[in-house]
Amino acid sequence: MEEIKVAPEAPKPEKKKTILSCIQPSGIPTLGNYLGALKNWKLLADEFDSAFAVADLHAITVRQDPQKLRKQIMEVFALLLAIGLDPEKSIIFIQSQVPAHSQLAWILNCYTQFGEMSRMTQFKDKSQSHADNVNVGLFAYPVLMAADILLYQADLVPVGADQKQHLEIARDIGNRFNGIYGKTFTIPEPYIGKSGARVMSLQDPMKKMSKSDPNPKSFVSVFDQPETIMKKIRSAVTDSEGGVYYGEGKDGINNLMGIYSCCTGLDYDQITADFSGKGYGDFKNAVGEAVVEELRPVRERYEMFMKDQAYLKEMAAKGAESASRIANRTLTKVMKKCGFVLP
Ligand code: ATP
Ligand code: LTN
Repeated sequence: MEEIKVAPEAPKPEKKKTILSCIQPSGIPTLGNYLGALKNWKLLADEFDSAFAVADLHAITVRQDPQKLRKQIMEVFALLLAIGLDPEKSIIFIQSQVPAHSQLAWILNCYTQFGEMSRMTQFKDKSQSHADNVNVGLFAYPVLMAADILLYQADLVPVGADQKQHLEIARDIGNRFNGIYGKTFTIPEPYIGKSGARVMSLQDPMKKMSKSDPNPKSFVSVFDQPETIMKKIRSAVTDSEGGVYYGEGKDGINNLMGIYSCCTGLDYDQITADFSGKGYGDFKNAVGEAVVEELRPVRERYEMFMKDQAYLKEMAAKGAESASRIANRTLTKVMKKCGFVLP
């Protein structure tokens, strides 16, 4: 009898890992957002399957002016293209254009305990800074963030250090659901870059730099003109000791050293050696110039994209369509497991 030959199975190409991250359109993004998150997104997007979103549903946990919000959503979307993310390679979208985020968030709310949400430091901070509007959305913010992540079965979530606690909750919620219904979600790992993970306010180096800080001197915005950047860095709060080195009680200088290191790739020892015998004035000028050069290409590309709103809208629609395809697959799985009757 003739022997039947079976062709050896071709080795399966290894599946690339998936990354997902989002940024809120709650103001003009800062140097902190850029060094802590966006810059890493671009590096990781070249290596992984990736999705990035403008988290506009998260932004309304704090009262927003509708006209301003509309503008900021498109500005942040343009920024994602300006940092070099390529809509042909990454899924770039606006969160509210993919209804599955709200749908899964509701379901996950029912698998999240009141007690665990009450421990979130961001909730505690924001309910103090927005004491007149401590709404349920602000409380449930991390559940929506968990939905964002779990919908895409993300392996890795690149964020700044301030989001670590939210990432842990997303893992807890995912694990809990998997524990009840069997493997449904990939459990994500945080990806927190070594440098730039926590850029501090220029006016109060004990506080993180934040785009919603009422004092514009406390942050450099990614769209600031070079003169403005130089002025803000020159007026950064430092100590009176005078030496450029990383040390205890030198929070202002430590912060500037972190920023300078991120922009130039120099490590702290090299920076200290380069500035030995020089004062804070020289160092601040160097930091300012490095930041200007770091942000220049981003600002120039941003200005170009903002001139073509029709293109931005088209790219957002395309992104939402691709995102929906993946998100709906997960949502359907979840709904079946919970016992909903699907149409
Ligand atoms: P808001 O001030 O409105 O709360 P935000 O600027 O803190 O906003 P998001 O837009 O929600 O933050 O964050 C986008 C990304 O930027 C997140 O990954 C966050 O961790 C990171 N990020 C925010 N601030 C900093 C900072 N000061 N240093 C490093 N990373 C940061
Ligand atoms: N809460 C986040 C923004 C955000 C996010 C996400 C980050 C919303 N959804 C999903 C990573 C993954 C913040 O950075 N403040």
